[in-house]
Amino acid sequence: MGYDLYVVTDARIGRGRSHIEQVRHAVAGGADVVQLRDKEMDIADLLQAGRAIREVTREAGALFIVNDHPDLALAADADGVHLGQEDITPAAVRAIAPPGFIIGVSVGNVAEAVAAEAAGADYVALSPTFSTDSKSDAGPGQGLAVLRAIRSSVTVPLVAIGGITPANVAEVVAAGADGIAVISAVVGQEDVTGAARQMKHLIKAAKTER
Ligand code: TZP
Ligand code: MG
Repeated sequence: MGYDLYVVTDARIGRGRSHIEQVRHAVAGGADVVQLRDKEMDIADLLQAGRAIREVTREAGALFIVNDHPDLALAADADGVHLGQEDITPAAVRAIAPPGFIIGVSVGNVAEAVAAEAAGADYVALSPTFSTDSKSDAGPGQGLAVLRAIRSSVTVPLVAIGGITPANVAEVVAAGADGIAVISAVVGQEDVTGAARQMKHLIKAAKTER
């Protein structure tokens, strides 16, 4: 299964819609991967949301990834977990995860990408690819040159996240991204399903051009 359109949920940006509502609309528009991401929600509520998202993504044939919390990912029967540089290590998750469990790692440069792959990451995400207001501590955008350099340095799938919109998605795909991860360009839109459908179409079209 591919990572083409990777939609990250966000309670603040989602215009009052719950995580599960965001997911329903996103998969209806063709999201291939959904990540549950919430830095504030109580863990019990997060688990409840995760279980509901598991049902919806399973029916839609989409992957379900949980941000930050491998325990919650396992409890919700998610397909995987997404880790930052400051989170538990991929090796520590691998030791307790079932076969096939997906471990994604955010990276900010080539060295981190190479290290993440060596540590057992199943995909790496260049974070942030462009500057973004959606993550307060994201730092400056790394840009397409770094994306290209990572693409030629690792073999695992490469996801781009941060500041990606319909206007720049084609150049991100052309630079070698396998997956395009977005918050505001999909769940921040009034018509989440339509926005997902448009992004998916643009990603597919850009891939046929490479
Ligand atoms: N990690 C790196 S950038 C980012 C996250 C979660 C935010 C992406 O949001 P947007 O709105 O697609 O720029
Ligand atoms: Mg994290």
